[in-house]
Amino acid sequence: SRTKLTYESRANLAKSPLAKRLFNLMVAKQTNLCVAADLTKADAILDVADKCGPYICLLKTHVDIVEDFSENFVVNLQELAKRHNFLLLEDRKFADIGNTVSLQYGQGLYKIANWADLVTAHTLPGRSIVQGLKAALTGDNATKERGVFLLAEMSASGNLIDDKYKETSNKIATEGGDVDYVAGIVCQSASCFAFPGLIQLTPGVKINEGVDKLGQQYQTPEHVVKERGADIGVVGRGILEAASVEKAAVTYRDRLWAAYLERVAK
Ligand code: 5FU
Repeated sequence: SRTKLTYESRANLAKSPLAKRLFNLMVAKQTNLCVAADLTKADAILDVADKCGPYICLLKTHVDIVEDFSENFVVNLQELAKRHNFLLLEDRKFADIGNTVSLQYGQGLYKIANWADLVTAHTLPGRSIVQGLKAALTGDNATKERGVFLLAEMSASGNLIDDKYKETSNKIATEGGDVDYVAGIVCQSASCFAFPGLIQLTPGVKINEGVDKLGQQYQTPEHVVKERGADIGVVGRGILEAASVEKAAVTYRDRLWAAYLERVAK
């Protein structure tokens, strides 16, 4: 199964150039940690990006929660991404018709396609969501490497996703003409997809497992990697609320990476 293969070998199987790049970056930096920088002030996000930068492969944003968004903010974020060698994932969870997501991705205040290497999208509208996102990649953005993580499961308790939805989400990710744009799947279990060239991104990771007040369900780093098939673990409050953000990032990086090494060991 894909979970027994190394990230090196899976980089060679990836159809998305960005998935290939991300697998190789993970190997080079020895990290499968994504930090979710869910903070509302630009400077606070940049501070987390700088402190966690050496220990992460991905920095995940929700740009629509930033109170003082500016073009300068994304310029600084991109500079930190370059300096520390990580990629930017805007967790926009696009979910509309192709024409609308194309506008939401490329236009508006945030111009996400200009700066985010990767975005997330729901598969609810079907294949046209992927086509709509790709349609926004024109002009300067036509030559940039871009990709999407499609959601096939959520960590929220009581979410409406069933087995059929998971199966057809997997088909959208692995069949048809747009597979070079799909870098991976956001999900909670290894059974969500089989193709080893895709990356499993799994949120809901915390050393102290349990649930928050609003239905978020947490599993430990070891559990998500070894039992649930996560290739990259997403950690938000587990790091953001720690006394030392940097120390917490190191701890999560070490535990997620050790779990990966154990998973692929013979
Ligand atoms: F697709 C998903 C999902 O199923 N669960 C999530 O929690 C995305 N997320 C995101 O991961 C969510 O929007 C947060 O940005 C992050 C988890 O943050 P936490 O603080 O570690 O709970």
